[in-house]
Amino acid sequence: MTRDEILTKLSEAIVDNDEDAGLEAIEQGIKEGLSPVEMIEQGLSAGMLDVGEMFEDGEIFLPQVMMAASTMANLVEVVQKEIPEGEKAESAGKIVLGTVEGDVHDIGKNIVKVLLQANGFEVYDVGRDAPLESFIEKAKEVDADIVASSALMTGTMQFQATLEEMLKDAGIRDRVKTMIGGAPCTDHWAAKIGTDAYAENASEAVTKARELMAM
Ligand code: B12
Repeated sequence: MTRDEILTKLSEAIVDNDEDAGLEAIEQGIKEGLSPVEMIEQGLSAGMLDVGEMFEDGEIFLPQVMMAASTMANLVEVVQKEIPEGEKAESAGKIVLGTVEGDVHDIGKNIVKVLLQANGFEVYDVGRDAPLESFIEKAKEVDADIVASSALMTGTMQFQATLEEMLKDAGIRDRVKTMIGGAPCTDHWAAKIGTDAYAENASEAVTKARELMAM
């Protein structure tokens, strides 16, 4: 099987909600030397994107999206075990990460978390549908370097802007960097609300987090 065939199989496993086919493809991927990150980002996530489009087009309904999401989470967990541990000696930085309140989408956030951890960052996960106060509290508690928020809906991305204001009000905005992500977010949105970084996917999140630490 070629690399592309394996990635297609991974993506189809999500669309077809076929966990066994996914597990098989992961095994093949490992054998063929595909990296865990490419299996997650170019295989599984691509499938989830297709599911999103099918939902938008009315081809499938919410229960199917929920099943695909659960298959996605299970398969990511399997692939995740193949990611080499980050250098544990010294922390690359402390990051508070969560999905903003009102928003239960956490698949992307969890992938970002896995990759940040694999690259030596200490991640403090405040979860999904996380009250904005919990980001602030956690950032204070652990003396965070970066506060990172995920939003998947146009209705909840506004909370990323509110979080910026709340960090200012709490008097810690000058001590932390902020980073945002999630499908509706863009560089333009990041600039508009004044965050320090935006990343389109999990690997870019690692690059951007490193850049923020070097600032
Ligand atoms: C799976 C899914 C669900 C699952 C979520 C399961 C879970 N545990 O996460 C379930 C079925 C529960 C769900 C529910 C709902 N959903 Co939904 N869902 C999706 C779907 C199909 C895929 C999202 C996903 O997991 N993508 C795969 C991951 C890997 O990608 P990602 O999240 O974008 O993350 C990547 C990047 O964005 C980035 N990233 C993500 N977070 C962060 C954070 C930081 C800091 C950084 C740097 C980077 C970063 O890195 C990630 C990895 O590469 C999207 C469609 C879409 N196009 O996004 C709709 C979508 C987001 N959902 C939508 C809606 C409307 C809902 C519901 C309101 C449906 C309903 N009628 O009840 C509810 C929401 C309830 C709520 N209050 O939150 C809409 C939102 C529309 C909008 N523009 O506001 C979408 C766009 C579908 C649509 N077109 O209608 N959903």
